Amino acid sequence: MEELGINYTLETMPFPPRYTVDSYKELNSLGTVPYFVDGDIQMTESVAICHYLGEKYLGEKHQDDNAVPALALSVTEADYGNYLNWLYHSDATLTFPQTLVLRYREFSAPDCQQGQTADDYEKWFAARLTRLNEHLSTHDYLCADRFTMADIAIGFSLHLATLLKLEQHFSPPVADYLARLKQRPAFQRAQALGKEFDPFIRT
Ligand SMILES: N[C@@H](CCC(=O)N[C@@H](CS)C(=O)NCC(=O)O)C(=O)O
Repeated sequence: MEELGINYTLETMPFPPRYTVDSYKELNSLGTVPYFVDGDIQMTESVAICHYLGEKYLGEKHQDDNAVPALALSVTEADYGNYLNWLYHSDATLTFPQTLVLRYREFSAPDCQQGQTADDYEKWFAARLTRLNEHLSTHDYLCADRFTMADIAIGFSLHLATLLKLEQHFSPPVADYLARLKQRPAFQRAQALGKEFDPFIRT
């Protein structure tokens, strides 16, 4: 939403809201974040939200300002299939193994850690970076030679990996790509939000 330049309201909560916020499950029965509301629409899948925002708000700013390219690809663009593939690749292939590391290494009580599970899924994550590494060895962005929602989705997976201290598995092109994404003003504005509840800041 920062990249699109649209107005929004953000509610931040201590993690996990399923336990910390009374009545959160009355709003979102899964108890998960993100939970996104736009009029009558309620969404719980991060990448579906990116997909939706990219198309629906193609957008407000871009229509008047041709200098800012659209964050979504249309079905008529040559890279459309690649765009969808990178969008889905983020959560289904890169974030998924990290959730096991998160669960069994970072957020377990010390006496119930399943270190072997976390170690196995760290290796899985490292292996699943192969396709991204190949692509970024010859491209600055994932598709259409421009920054799109696919870069936001994949960028999140890589950013999460740094929070889990998995960045040693990044090749130089992957590390450079994430560094470029993190220099974007919209990323930096978004990063500043919700710091008071950041579960990765340890005191
Ligand atoms: N596939 C969903 C997963 C949502 C999800 O599991 N979110 C996690 C945080 S990344 C969560 O809310 N966990 C807290 C809980 O399960 O109580 C997405 O990509 O948004």
